[in-house]
Amino acid sequence: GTKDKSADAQNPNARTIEVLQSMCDYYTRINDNWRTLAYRKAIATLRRQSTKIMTEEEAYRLPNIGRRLAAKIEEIACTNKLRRLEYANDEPLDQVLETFLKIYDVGTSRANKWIAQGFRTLDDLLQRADLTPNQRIGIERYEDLNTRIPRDEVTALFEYVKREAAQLDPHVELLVGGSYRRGSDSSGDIDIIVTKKGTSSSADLVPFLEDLIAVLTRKGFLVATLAALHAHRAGKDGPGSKWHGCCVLPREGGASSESGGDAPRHIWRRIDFLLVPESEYGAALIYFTGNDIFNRSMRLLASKKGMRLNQRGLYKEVMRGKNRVKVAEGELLEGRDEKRIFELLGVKWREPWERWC
Ligand code: DCP
Ligand code: MG
Ligand code: MN
Repeated sequence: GTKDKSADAQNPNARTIEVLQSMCDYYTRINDNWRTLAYRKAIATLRRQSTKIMTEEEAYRLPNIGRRLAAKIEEIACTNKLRRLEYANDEPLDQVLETFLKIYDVGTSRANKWIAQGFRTLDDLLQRADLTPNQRIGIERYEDLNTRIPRDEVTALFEYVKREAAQLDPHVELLVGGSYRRGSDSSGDIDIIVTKKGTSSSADLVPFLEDLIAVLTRKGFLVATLAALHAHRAGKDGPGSKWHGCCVLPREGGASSESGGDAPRHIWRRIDFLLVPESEYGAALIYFTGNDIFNRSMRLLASKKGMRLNQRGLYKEVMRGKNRVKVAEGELLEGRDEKRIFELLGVKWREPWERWC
């Protein structure tokens, strides 16, 4: 507190204490509790001295000061500063940025703002930053959400979803897209595409997904919502309907924890549901199978051939008037059939596991 500081000013070891205190603050920021404690003890010892401690030997004879701290005290007493401190203040910023960027939904600008505000650890963020609910989940479940999902577990999680879905509506069809469909042996998340024969708008599937989310939440399978379903956005003009969140495989017998108690905690997994009407299924399959580089090259190819490809369909290029203002929506060439879209683009069919770029 302030009392200590004014007392330090009169202390013959004032400058040494000040420098050690900045080191101590640094170790506190990076959560190095062991060094934080060592520095605090050394500072307390120095505060009690009535003469200036100048050499390593003198410092080492005092209680609670080890060899290495004693050497640092000598360095500060002789040079008025500590070389170690010079880089302690800014060297790990790249690593901090890397850590922050791996939080779900955090980009470079958000991460850099936090760094500018002085935050250095996930713990700093939890305790002092202004977090959105999603960012909080991303930090609290940081390890889980940065662990890839083995293929077998994706299969098991999907089987669970499929069983519940079939009980709600046996005519709804589900498929795992993304890296799983490309044959990857592990995935960052589970991308479930939901469709049904006879649908022409994703709005047609919203009531089903609402029910499915409710059931899966009640059973303890879904444990967090990151992007909720917006019924009003589904349909012909909106970006289509989706739900993003987290899931875990419930233990046998239900969601509540069992007796025995020591079973390993299940890892939270990212799961996405994407509603796709039958009329757009082929285009959506291409988009949600990826990978993103493959998608980009398919779109580029389409535009070179006077067409346009997006997750809803392949279109004849839109008419554009002056200043490239769109004057008409392009004519839909194909949306339903994945293979037909390849044909119309004039490219050889590629199996999902051949689409790594
Ligand atoms: N996609 C895209 N462009 C983006 C994001 C996604 O084209 N910027 C498409 C291609 C992806 C698919 O959506 O394959 C699913 O997105 P994911 O982020 O889930 O990526 P993957 O499933 O391919 O990989 P991961 O295993 O990391 O989930
Ligand atoms: Mg994925
Ligand atoms: Mn995804």
